[in-house]
Amino acid sequence: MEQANKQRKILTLCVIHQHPRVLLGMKKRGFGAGRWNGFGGKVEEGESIEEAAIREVKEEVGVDVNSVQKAGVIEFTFENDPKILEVHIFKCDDFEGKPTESEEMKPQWFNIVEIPFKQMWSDDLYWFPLFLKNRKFRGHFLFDEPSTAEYSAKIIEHELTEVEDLC
Ligand code: 8OG
Repeated sequence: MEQANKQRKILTLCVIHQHPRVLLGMKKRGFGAGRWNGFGGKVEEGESIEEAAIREVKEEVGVDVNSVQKAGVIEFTFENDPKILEVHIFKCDDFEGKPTESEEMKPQWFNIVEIPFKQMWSDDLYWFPLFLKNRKFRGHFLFDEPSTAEYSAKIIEHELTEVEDLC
């Protein structure tokens, strides 16, 4: 059990969605660099997952989020790697401040018909349509390896289910 916990990381991902546009950031460094994504990162000790989501948005794009809604939970795994990334995906439509570039992210608004899926993680194409329709979902994606700016991770298997509630 202790072994399993060591290999599970809890992460947040928050997408600001003010219909018909979403705010994404170009990741400038680290995991997923060179791709557009929502804002997020690891949950720190002593904070709730929601608190981490709000903190990460402030750190990465400089805005104050008033509230978030849980949209989905997806587990990501990679071949030949025991780690499990449990990513809690949130929607936010209520924030204050002007999105501002940080060391980690360069923000840009995209109309929902122009979301740059080719320059995003390959799983996003599957769950974004549910996200945009305010549906809740749970899923799992097994990749060959992490995506980089040059390499788009191959999905080996996946499951994605719409759910009534996420507790
Ligand atoms: O702290 P760090 O920047 O490494 O956190 C990684 C961020 O990337 C975090 O917000 C969660 C998010 N993320 C993954 N995997 C995937 C994925 O497959 N798709 C998307 N869209 N985001 C992901 O860790």
